[in-house]
Amino acid sequence: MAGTGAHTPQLEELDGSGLRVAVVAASWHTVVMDGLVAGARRALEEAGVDDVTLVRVPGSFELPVAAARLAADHDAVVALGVVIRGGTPHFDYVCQAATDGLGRVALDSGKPVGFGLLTCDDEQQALDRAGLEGSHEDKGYEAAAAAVETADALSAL
Ligand code: DLZ
Repeated sequence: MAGTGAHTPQLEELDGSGLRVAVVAASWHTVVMDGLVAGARRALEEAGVDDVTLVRVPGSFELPVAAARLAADHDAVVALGVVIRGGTPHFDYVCQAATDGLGRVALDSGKPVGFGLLTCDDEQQALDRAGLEGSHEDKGYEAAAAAVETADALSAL
């Protein structure tokens, strides 16, 4: 499913049973978002994480503020959203704000923030990455796996 050079997580080797993980998901582009959320849940289950909180926000622009709040009392956050390019520069501003904001949350909190924000030119690109039947990639799964793997790595320091 993943492209050349992609990291393949070995989630079954992790013990995520002691982790509290929050998933924050935007609500635009429902079909794609359903795939991303399902992929994230699957990764967390494979890693043995049973304490999972799902928070929905309106759009991807709202992901960082929710992630900031959730990072305060969770071991890791998984941020999921889909932004699809339109005819105005709005796409660039939402993508930039969400990306910068989520990076800032991770550094300010010291907690991993899985980056599951799809930034796509069209809907087909998003569907191809949503972990749905016929998708080539599962970015919700990948983002959750990265968050849990990083939380595990940090807990060993
Ligand atoms: C306004 C907007 C637009 C045009 N497109 C998207 C999108 O493709 N994906 C997404 O997650 N959110 C979009 N939004 C909503 C903004 O993220 C935000 O929710 C609103 O500007 C309100 O703050």
